[in-house]
Amino acid sequence: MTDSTRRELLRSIGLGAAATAAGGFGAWTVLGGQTPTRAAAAANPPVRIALAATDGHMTLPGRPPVYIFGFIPVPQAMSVGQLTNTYKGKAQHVSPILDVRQETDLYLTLTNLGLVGRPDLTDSHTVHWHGFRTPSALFDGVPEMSVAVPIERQFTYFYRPHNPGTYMYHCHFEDVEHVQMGMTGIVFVRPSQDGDSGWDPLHRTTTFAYNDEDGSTAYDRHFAILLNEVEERQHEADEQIQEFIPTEYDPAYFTLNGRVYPQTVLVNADPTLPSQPISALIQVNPGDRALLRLANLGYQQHAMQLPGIAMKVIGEDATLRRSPAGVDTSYWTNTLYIGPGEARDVLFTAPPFNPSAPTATDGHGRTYNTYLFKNRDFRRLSNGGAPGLGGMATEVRVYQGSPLPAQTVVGQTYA
Ligand SMILES: [Cu+2]
Repeated sequence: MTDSTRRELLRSIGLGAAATAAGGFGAWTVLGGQTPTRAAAAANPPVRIALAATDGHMTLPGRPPVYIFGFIPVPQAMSVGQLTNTYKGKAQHVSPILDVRQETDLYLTLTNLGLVGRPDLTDSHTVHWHGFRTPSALFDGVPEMSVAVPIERQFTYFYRPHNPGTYMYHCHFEDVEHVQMGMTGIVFVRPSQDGDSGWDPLHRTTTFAYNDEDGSTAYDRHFAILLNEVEERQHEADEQIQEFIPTEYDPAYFTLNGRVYPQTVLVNADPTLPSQPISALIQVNPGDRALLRLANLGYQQHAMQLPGIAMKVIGEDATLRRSPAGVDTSYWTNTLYIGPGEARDVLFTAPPFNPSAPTATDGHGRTYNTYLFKNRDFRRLSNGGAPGLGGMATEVRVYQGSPLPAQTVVGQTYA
């Protein structure tokens, strides 16, 4: 697959949908912290994203296909009728990663296609950016406070993000059910500082997690990974028109970007996982500064570890870890705690390639060391209780000789 074909494919599955639209940035003026500049606002062309809401099935080891609800990226130009004919019943989990830039006007059109498996269920859907500071309830996606989108209708949400960081989005209609059923995704906001070559202390990147004004959040590669649980019995009950009792919530599947290990290390858009197109594989060259944009839309707290590599938490809940007086409150950790609805921005530096440690070689002859990014709880490292490593784990692969080209989209994988 050529690079440009790959980009098209990634774009079509919604990875970096907005990033590709961001172009020539205006001069960035130091105004401090998260204060936006009007110059930056004028320089960013508006971005349009189209999502559809429907149902479908995902693949988990040891089970028949698991019924889900979800958002899928769809073309702007299609009518509701065309969208229904083409996409109804083809939900994905997790939802597309939305990559947007501070001070960019974003129009997000949601079309509700209805459900194939539950035609009796006439639920509406919404898009709610969790933790996002929005001045108007109208675009906040809480149906009791504003509007929801009925079947075969569309609604366009408007956003102008002022605060960089990692957020998450989900449907807010019957949300305990719809969130568990899979209507969850990551949205992140790139800072206005991006594009300015002066801040990186290593002088090799123009990408930052926040408007840090000192280069401390510079990164070479970034990865957006959403943590979820799948309570398979709730999905089964939903498909069979049965009640599920939420106090019996005891999931047996724990996912990163809607995949369990070893699905997590398959590449983006892997053909064996048509409804789970977003990889959780972390591929880096030695010395790369990697930014993990993590969020949890499960219902349980998770503790994540990366044995062998120290993690530095630089942001929490879309806020740079810095006191009002400017004191750096970032911290190093080997265990990262993420509660439901919380987000973390974590930096690590890829260690040198170690030829005396165990190595593996991929189909292109590239050799790498493997580190596991995994849940600390062994019960969450199993697929439905089956023996062997599964669940909430993925690999960080550090390659010999820096063969990986620069990322063009977040979470890019190199087949
Ligand atoms: Cu919904």
